[in-house]
Amino acid sequence: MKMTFRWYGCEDPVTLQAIKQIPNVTGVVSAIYDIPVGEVWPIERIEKLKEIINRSGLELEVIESVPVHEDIKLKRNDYQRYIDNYKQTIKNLSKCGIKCICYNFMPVFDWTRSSINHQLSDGSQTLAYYQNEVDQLDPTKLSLPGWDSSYSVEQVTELIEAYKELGEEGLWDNLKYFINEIIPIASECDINMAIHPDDPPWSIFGIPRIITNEENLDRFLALYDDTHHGLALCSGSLGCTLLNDIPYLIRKYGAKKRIHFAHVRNVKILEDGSFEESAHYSSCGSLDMVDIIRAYVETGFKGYIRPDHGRAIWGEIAKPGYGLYDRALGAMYLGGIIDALEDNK
Ligand code: DNO
Repeated sequence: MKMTFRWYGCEDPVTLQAIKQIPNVTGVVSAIYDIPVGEVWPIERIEKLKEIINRSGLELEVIESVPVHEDIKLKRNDYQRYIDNYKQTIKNLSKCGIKCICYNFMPVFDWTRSSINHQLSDGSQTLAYYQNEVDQLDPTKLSLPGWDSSYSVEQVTELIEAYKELGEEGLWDNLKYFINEIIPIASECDINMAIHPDDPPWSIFGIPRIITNEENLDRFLALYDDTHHGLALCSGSLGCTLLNDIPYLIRKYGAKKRIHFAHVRNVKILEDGSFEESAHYSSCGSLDMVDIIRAYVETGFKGYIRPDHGRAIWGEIAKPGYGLYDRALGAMYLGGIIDALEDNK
């Protein structure tokens, strides 16, 4: 397994040097953030990003994410041009040595929370999802870090309506079309495509969400028979409902060599199905990290792994979920479990 760390580019308050100082982290996961969604990522820009990262002694082999334009998800307007652009971006990334591309097929909203600074009893702050608060939210006025913020209220309202009309089956059809277009290119370029599950893994604001559970992951993987067509298995996204058994899913898809990227974080599931993100340590949340890592070790997982969201601790001011300290603690904790289990094999 290659331990990586997400880095939001030169604007990120977390520096590459700080990341390099975390023992065992060999690479960062990053993206180009100022290219409008749907446009081609030019080789020079990718090379430049890579060079900055390599200069710090870190690798760049994983991109998170190359976003999928809403026209592709809705299969309307300019979708074919955006798909052709996506293919070109895959080719360009492969020329620069990228091995894995993470993406998602969540309509309009990426990960959704009702609070990005919920204070826990120890004084740390975390991301939380309280169902009763989400029910009160006006989705057209929402904006969370990491989301595409280029849409106006009118555009978001229109998009939500379009997705409600499309429904789950319509979204499946459009995903199938997209996958059948891009995977042959990824395969040719030997790039592993890793879809990120929907976070949370259920429909929000009446919009369909389909990358949510075992049945749907099976259906997704069956869309194309090639190991380049795979998953970014995110323990915190799928794992915020106990209906998803994460170690079981890792064993199942790991045995088929369909997991390319492991996002590992812990969440505390509350009685009404709401959840709070917790420290990575098993006893802090509802997921058993040792079981999760054991599943990766036992299936011989050789892909990329990263600690996922961290709490804001020790007074750090950073991007919500993406500070240095708590994620670094997560990397150390996960690394310790990996070492112990690999040694025992
Ligand atoms: C949340 C992340 C997601 C993820 C994208 C992948 O923090 O895990 O935003 O990067 O959904 O496309």
